[in-house]
Amino acid sequence: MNREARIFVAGHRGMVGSAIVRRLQKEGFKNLHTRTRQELDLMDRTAVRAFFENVRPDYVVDAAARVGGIAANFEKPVEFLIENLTIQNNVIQAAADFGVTKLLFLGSSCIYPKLAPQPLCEEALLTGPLEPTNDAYAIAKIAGIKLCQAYAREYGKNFISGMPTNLYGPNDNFDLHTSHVLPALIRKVHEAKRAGSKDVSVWGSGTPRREFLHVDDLAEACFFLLENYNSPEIVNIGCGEDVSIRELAEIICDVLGYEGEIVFDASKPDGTPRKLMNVGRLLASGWKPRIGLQDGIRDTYEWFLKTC
Ligand code: GFB
Repeated sequence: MNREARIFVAGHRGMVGSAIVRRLQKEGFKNLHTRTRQELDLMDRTAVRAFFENVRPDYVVDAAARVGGIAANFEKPVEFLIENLTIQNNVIQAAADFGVTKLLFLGSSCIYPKLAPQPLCEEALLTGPLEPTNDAYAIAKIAGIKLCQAYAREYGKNFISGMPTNLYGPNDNFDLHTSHVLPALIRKVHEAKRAGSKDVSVWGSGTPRREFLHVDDLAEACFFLLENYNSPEIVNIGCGEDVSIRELAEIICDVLGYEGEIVFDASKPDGTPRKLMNVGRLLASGWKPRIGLQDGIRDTYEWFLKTC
């Protein structure tokens, strides 16, 4: 990629978009274009088209989405469907109509069927029913993948799709009601330690297994795909290792130095039993993750202490 290329990162204020911007800046790209929601509402088709017509990006990374943890997904299926479908339709269609050379769309591991064989291969897409706690988000993301693939087949566009596993890192959402598990547990353990509580509450049974990738590793994978990957076939992005929610809670207690008890709240949903990516396709092409879970949690906790 030419370092002078015009690159639009949609969603640059979020955890993923901000990590991608940091990565591209580190690589020496100077012609980065970003817009806050106040400057450009990605739900507004006319405004999005005017932006593309005016800026004429060469590359687009679509990291703009309504995201959230298990509770937010379950409580707001309408918003998760409509906002994600609208934003991605606006961005992908404008990219096609205004001559973008390459677009990277970001999906999620929740696009795969709830009971798909583990680790999850790209071929498992649309082979069975989805996990109901996040099927609205998953359906929107599947529609985004299909739109990119349709543009590739019908109009020869180089629109690619990466499927990240559960992500975490700086700029994550630490709101206990809407966040994913890892930032929620950092906040809960931090507050339990500060208050001298004898225990900390973890949702569900603690047995579901999840794979966690630091967002800086994801950003490196995205850059790698932008430079090297030119197929409409989706690519998983993960580290290839998972832990149970109990193990995650124990690691977080350890990193934060909290010695209280972990108690499980069975009134809360477990969600899908396991979500581990098969990352063979990406590893075979040369990328590998660098940040281990303990180090990544330490880094994220430092960011939390400075910011929240
Ligand atoms: O990260 P999470 O909210 O979402 O929850 P998913 C993962 C697991 O952690 C579930 C448990 O079994 C939760 O019950 N958990 C334990 C907690 N304590 C907590 C807590 O305090 N907060 C939260 N949030 N969870 C998401 C999807 O699914 O995965 C999204 O909802 C997205 O659509 C994302 O795809 C990658 O991993 O279950």
